[in-house]
Amino acid sequence: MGKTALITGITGQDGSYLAELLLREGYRVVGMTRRTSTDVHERIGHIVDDIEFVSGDLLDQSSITSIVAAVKPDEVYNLAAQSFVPASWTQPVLTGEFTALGVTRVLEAVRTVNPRIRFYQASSSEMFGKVQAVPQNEDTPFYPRSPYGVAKLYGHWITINYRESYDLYAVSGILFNHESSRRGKEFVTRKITDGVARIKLGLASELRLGNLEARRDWGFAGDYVRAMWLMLQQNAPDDYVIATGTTRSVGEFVRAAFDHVGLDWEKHVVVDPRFYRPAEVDVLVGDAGKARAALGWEPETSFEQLVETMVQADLERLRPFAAV
Ligand code: NAP
Ligand code: F7E
Repeated sequence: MGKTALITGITGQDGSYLAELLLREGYRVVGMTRRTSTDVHERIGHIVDDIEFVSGDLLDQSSITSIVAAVKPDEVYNLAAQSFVPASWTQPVLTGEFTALGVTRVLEAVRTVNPRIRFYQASSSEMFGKVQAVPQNEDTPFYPRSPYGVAKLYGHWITINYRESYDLYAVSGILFNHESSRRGKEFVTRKITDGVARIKLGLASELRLGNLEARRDWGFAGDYVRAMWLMLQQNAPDDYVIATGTTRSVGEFVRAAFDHVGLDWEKHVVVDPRFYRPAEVDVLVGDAGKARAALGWEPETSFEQLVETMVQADLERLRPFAAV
């Protein structure tokens, strides 16, 4: 009998890649989705017939507990969250409800239904915020710089607390930014590759961005979900940083994306103060040495491959809309 996995946030970027991986590994995959009036299966349309769906919400304890009891998962991957950092300043309380307390609700369901269920929490490099060491590893002190980062830090510590209080196999993956052609278009990498494709195809002339100096450690989402799965296959639960170990500025991403289509970025990019944040995370770069040693995990996709794949995917998606 294969194992059963329950994924919250299955309609998101990471949920789609994780579901693909678990199906390949022979799992029964169950996805928790919240009720919407429109179809949110855009990223998982190709595997929708292989997944079972259950309706629940991070805000609603009884739905989560009922789902865990009915599905009987071996593993729960808690990927659902309000994940867009700027929205956490405009909706700080909701971000806390989803991204912080939501974790406790899922942990409570695991603890009360079956404490032998293995639990993964999607923690974030945003917890390092105003970084206290370079590069950041599992021992680096946290200093979050947004309501999102603060909420994730709560989720991180409540996961550790449930592990220590109730002896749960509960782990926290501290993942640095990871991207793909399935990334939401509000995040900077996809906003850039979508913008570059539109400009190349004559559908737009400019791309408005905020802080081009911010630096991030960008990897490929498909590589990162493998680390999530590996974290739940070990003898003992532990927390891991997952990162590439290299950092690039937003400006460097912009240049690489425009270069790929043979355009001069300086002719098209407009810096717009509307996209600056009240408090910025200036530079992130992770040290995934522990994951390399204990999990045998390595990123397989380079920065250049990531940029090219994302630009190429947006060009292909938008080409039918281009004037002939
Ligand atoms: P994403 O694309 O924004 O997906 C978020 C998912 O959460 C969606 O499926 C969304 O459902 C679901 N969701 C939001 N609120 C919910 C609620 N109240 N109840 C149930 N489901 C809800 O995010 P992602 O990039 O895949 O990231 C996955 C997780 O990793 C998130 O927790 C994120 O904060 C964290 N993380 C991401 C990164 C990264 O670089 N991508 C790095 C570190 C950590 P709808 O489709 O209905 O909106
Ligand atoms: O911003 C700068 C912006 O929104 C990256 C989430 O997945 O990763 C993500 O959070 C940088 C910031 O991602 C624009 O100021 C400039 O410095 O793509 P982002 P993020 O905030 O790093 C972490 C690990 C998560 O956990 C989160 O869930 O890019 N930037 N100009 C811009 N950012 C956006 N969005 N839009 C701009 O126009």
